[in-house]
Amino acid sequence: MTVKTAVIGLGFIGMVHIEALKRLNGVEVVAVMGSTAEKTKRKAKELGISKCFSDYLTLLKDPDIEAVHICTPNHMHYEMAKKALLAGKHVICEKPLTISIEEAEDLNKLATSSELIHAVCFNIRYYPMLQQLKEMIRQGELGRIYAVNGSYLQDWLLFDSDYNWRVESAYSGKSRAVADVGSHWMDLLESVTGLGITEVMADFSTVHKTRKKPLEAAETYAAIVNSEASRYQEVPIDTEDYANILFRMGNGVRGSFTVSQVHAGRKNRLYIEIAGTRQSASFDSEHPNYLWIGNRDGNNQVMIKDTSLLHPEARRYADYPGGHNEGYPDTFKQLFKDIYHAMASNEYRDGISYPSFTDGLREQTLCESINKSQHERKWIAVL
Ligand code: SOE
Repeated sequence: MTVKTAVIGLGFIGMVHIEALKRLNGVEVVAVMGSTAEKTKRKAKELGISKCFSDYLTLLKDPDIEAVHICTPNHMHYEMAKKALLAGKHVICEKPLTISIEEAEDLNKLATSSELIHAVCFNIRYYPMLQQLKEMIRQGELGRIYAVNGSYLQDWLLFDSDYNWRVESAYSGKSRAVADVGSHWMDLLESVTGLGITEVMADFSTVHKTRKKPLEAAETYAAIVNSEASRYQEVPIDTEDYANILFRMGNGVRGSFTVSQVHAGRKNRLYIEIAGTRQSASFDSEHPNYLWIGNRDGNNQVMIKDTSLLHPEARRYADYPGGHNEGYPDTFKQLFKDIYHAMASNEYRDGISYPSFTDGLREQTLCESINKSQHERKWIAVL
């Protein structure tokens, strides 16, 4: 059975979705919708996709389309996901799921009371070495976990001439760096440890209080190429470039993480280090085919992504043998493999393995607790 799917939003991340979907069996991208009719037509032609839409309500009426990927700016997710669920389509939505808790609660209620598949693209979980780490923790190899630290650093918004819709709270939501990349880090933290964050304490910084907004909109990461744009308007910025978060988790676990979109040279680097009573372990997305394992009484180890060495639960997320590296685009392929498998088989509907709208709501709750902490300058309990 082949599921016919549509991708809405043809910016950086929409193209990542299409590329990953094209590498999978059992799914076909039959339709696309971009920000303008001209762009949609051009991209559809390049990609060999037959149907183009310029309006999502019309797209949702197409009975051929069974699932939709929502890859638009954050403020559009709620309305589009809601209408798609009501039209009986499976929904795969980019993160953050919405820009408010109320919207996320509403979507989660609607999605969980339906028979439809609902997923949020927390793709980071799908690095094989992170699946391995999860399994090692689950099997007690690290001992009792007591501390977690890390960061998610980027540099594509380093200069005040770097501009993207994400810097404006009207499109991105109240927080930017925390919601955009911190949500990935927290989703990973909770899914890998199996523990929930219970309290947060935040400190934000907006390095550029104003930015030069180009008069013609730039796509994500295109800002790097376009930073010399001469036609711009100076606008105030109300979202954070940088943040530090202290947190407490269940079982007495303590930790902290830093997010930044203005850290020169760190293009898109996620780092996590977990300390347990027997061993510690760390993962660096710049070297995703390795897992560092720290020992107190022996040599430290570097584990390689080799299917013959991985736990079986992690092995199913590695498609190539040792020495054949897998990276960022493969995480989407693995995530979509799980989602479309669930669609075809109903197998994962109970105890879902991929991130669902419930996880999307969870991240929204964490991000809003972090915002609250920043504004009230105190520890906030995560409800
Ligand atoms: C931009 O910060 C971005 O594309 C994020 O939105 C993605 O979630 C991340 O994977 C890469 O960077």
